[in-house]
Amino acid sequence: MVMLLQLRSRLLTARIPAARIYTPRSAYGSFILFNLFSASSSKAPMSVQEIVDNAIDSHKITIFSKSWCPYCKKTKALFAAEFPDEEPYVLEIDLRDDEEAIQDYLQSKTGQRSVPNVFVNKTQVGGNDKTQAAFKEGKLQKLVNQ
Ligand SMILES: N[C@@H](CCC(=O)N[C@@H](CS)C(=O)NCC(=O)O)C(=O)O
Repeated sequence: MVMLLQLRSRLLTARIPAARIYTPRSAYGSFILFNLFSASSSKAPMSVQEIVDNAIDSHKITIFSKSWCPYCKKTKALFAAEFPDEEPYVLEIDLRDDEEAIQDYLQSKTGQRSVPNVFVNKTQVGGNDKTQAAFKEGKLQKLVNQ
């Protein structure tokens, strides 16, 4: 064991300038390295527009919802009952601090400020009334399966 420790200490003190790798031996060293790496890989936060558009573009079914909203509950129940194999992406906007901004953007994008606001394959279906009607008419199934 003593020999191993002596060997380790020799290796650590050996001078190989060109190949020297900085290994932090203190919490402060780790802190500096962490900040260097996180600073170089940090990204700008997404705008509300990007959050909404990314959600719609990257999911087959997106529901902008409020967790307490009875219409939203009906819409989520419809998808759960009639499309059990699908997993809608549900954004409960009342649980976020950009709730108002998301509604403002949805209003400008779709003319609808209320929730639920349902999108299937990037097409806006509408609120709960329109979504239930689309299902009764067979249009929702076509959109989901397109
Ligand atoms: N008829 C609409 C009713 C939707 C509705 O009134 N939603 C309420 C929440 S339960 C809403 O968004 N109110 C405006 C707001 O919360 O800003 C539908 O079928 O979706």
